[in-house]
Amino acid sequence: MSVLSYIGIGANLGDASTTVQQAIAKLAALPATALRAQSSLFRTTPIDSHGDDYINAVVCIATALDAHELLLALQAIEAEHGRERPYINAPRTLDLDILLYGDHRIESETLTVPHPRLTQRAFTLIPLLQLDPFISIPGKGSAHQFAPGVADQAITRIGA
Ligand code: PH2
Ligand code: MG
Ligand code: MG
Repeated sequence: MSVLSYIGIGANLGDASTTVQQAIAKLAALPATALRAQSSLFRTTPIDSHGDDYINAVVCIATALDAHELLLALQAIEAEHGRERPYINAPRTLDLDILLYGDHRIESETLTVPHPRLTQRAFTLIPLLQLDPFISIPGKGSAHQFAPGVADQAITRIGA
């Protein structure tokens, strides 16, 4: 049984666009996982963070990994890209977050799904809505109702 999961991708250290594209290829190559869709890449102003603009994207995967297996797989990809965590929200070479995992609601020591800040941040909400304008967020309802609330956050689509 596979589940549709939406993964948020962000980077603002090094060649962020290339890193995001490489990360998408690595997500597509995960075991028991298929890439279903990828958003455009977006250039976004750091929110509660600093440094260069971020490159952000969201992908949809179908995966038979359970949510915690998926989390470990994402952390392994982050580590391959030299991810360091000197302090909270530090600039990063690569951040991979599980935004949604089917209609599951998960609260464990290591994982909260849906991602708690998904609807407050243009850099996750806008690419997610590009993939599915009608998507609904477990416990919160239609994602599109939150779009006006992020309208003041700078986000620019890059390329297609
Ligand atoms: N990620 C954060 C904090 N702030 N800002 C932007 N623009 N993009 C991000 O991916 C991002 C952020 C924590 O994960
Ligand atoms: Mg994050
Ligand atoms: Mg993260």
